[in-house]
Amino acid sequence: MATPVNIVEGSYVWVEDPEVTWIDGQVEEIKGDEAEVRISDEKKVVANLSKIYPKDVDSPADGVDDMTKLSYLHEPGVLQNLATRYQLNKIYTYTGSILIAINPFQRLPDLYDPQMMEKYKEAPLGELSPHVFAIADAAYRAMINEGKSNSILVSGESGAGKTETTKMLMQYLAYLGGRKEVEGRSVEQQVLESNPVLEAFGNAKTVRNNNSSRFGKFVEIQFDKLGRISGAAIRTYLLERSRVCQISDPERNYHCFYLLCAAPQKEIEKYKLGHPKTFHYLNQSNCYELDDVSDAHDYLATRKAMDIVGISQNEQEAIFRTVAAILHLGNVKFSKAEDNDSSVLENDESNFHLQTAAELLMCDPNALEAALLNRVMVTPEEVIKRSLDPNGAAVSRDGLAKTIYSRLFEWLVNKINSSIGQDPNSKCLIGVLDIYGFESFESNSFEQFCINFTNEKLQQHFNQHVFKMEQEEYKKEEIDWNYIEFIDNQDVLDLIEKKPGGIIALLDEACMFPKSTHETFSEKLYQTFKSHKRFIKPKLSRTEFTIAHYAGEVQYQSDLFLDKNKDYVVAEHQDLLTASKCPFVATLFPPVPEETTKSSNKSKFSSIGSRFKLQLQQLMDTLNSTEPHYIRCVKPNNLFKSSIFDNANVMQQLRCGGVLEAIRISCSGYPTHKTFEEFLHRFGFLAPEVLGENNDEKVACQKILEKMGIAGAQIGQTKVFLRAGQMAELDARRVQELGNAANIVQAEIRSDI
Ligand code: AD9
Ligand code: MG
Repeated sequence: MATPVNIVEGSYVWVEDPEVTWIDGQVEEIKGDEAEVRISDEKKVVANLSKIYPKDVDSPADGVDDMTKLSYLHEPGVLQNLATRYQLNKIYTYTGSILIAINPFQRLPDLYDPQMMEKYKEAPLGELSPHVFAIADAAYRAMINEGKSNSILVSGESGAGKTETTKMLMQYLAYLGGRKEVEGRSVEQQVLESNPVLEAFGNAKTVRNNNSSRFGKFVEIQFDKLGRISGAAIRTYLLERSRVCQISDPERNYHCFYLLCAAPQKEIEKYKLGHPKTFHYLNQSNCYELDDVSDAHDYLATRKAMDIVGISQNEQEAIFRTVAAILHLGNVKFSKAEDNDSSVLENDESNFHLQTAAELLMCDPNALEAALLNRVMVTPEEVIKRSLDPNGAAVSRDGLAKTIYSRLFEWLVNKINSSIGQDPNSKCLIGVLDIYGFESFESNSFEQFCINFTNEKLQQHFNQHVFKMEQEEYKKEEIDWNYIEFIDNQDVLDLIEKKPGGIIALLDEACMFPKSTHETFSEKLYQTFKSHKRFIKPKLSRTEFTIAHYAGEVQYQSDLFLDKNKDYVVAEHQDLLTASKCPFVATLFPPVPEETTKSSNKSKFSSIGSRFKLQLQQLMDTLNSTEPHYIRCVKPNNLFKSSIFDNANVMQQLRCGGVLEAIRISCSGYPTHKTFEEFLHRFGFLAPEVLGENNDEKVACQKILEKMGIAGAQIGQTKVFLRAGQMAELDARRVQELGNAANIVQAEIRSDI
């Protein structure tokens, strides 16, 4: 986004600063390529001219509600504007039609009360202060007026506020499209209450967020001809399975486990539960309680929400019984059998938990024990029964727990969908997407790979949209825009998803080949993408690879890629649960068709990566058939504090969220749009003769540009469109003129003396 600018002595500028990212000052002296900038009374810095950005001293003290109103569209300007507004609790700001939402980390009830909803209803976008309601209202109105589906894409890093924003959008849409006259459970009420149910089973405390969604979600709200909500469908993506068995301090497992342990005494006795710290799946971390959250209260609230979304009492009983069974299962421990490598249950306690788990799942305890301790191998020649060592048995136990839990989650989503119901006659919908943002950690595995793949897909969609919107503005103003280009990220997408030959395809190949290891898989990647400019082999590594994503480079550890990509249920587990006497448990494990069980391991393999790719493609197809709206959520600090605005952190998120990319795209065209009036007000005095000539505004602007020698700018129907750097050039002239004027005045004063 570097802008060649015209900076002169006396210009107000931004200079890079290691502590606060950008700091402002005034240029004192320019020598060659370097400028000396006075930051404060005591401090001066010297910086290269190419690293300095002009500062708009005329910007309003409380910032501007739309970044496109900034005179200088560059990093420091954007940051300063957001920071200024944030300190005033103005958490929303537009960048054109994109809404940036900065997590306030405090309740701002006035911002979302019913009066506010009423106020935003039917108000044109941009007329009132930026708000999520304004975006929802624009989507709803566009849908009603144009008969076209719309979607609202909410993104941002963990803890940035996506889920809260999504809930507010849904609340507002329910307000617009609700039918107040309906008795009992209305569709919109069911849609809203699906949130606490899914959160109880799909959210957990992590280090980044006490209520972190561990799955992606796309909610389609369907409307009838009169604009009333008539149905809904929820699609979910990639629930984090590993959390069920493995958590690290100070995180928690899924909320539902703790809710159940805080249930009324009758349930605790029925399920033989106790304090969460008595369960292996929960006591790997020391965190059991959350600040300001009562698990006992949330248990009852979840049950109530389940009533509303249409989950019967019997089903609820079976769901929580299954959740309890998973906890007991986790407490089954194994030790080595005395005479060989096989394993046995460690002690009576393990036996008790195994018996309880079997009882709760309504399956045969002996069969459960056998399924955990042994593995049957089917080869073309024979069927071999093999005993597992204690470690193998624990892996088998965890596999079973994860499978049960993820099937339970899927069941919940399907149940909610069938209970709310789809409206087959609905022509229009509003889709709301709450999906994980770009992730780059110290150690990145298959999950990050899928998440970042999602973000590349969404980024492409976003860029195309921003580019289109920008062009539409140019078209409306009837200016020539043909030569504006933007860089696509298609090359990264090809690297990941191309068939054949992309990373996912190579991973599937490796998974199907029994002798593959993560080393052979990595080697194959190194060979195939030797000269791909988005793929980097880290020096000295044989199992890691780096992808140059649009938001930065991410280094992936391939160790668990093969395991994590394989999705199959061990036949023994499958048979055990299919035979459950509990109809609920049995439905989670419908019998597998005969052909699949008989064939070799190879065809039993189902690829998580490929399935995810397909799901993502379906999502993109849906999104492509809608008019999109974007909300970028930003986390102002990592301390969950309401008053801290961490510049570097925010900058990184704006980069990852594509906000800077959007700005870059607009910089490649005409980043500065000034109405004729604004332009004349600011620069009119550079050509007083033009103002005196009684020209119309458009002609006056044209003449000023000519006089100043500004080439390539365009005059639209209502605005002047300046190319990058031209605003700075005009401002520099202004500073000089003002300086000259001041000198003249001073000289006059001196001569008077
Ligand atoms: V994650 O990727 O699911 O881990 P999200 O969904 O982006 O993440 P979430 O919406 O859960 O974050 O917000 C995190 C916390 O920030 C919430 O629990 C609230 O305490 C807080 N928050 C977020 N947005 C708002 C808001 N508009 N008003 C008040 C908010 N608090
Ligand atoms: Mg969330």
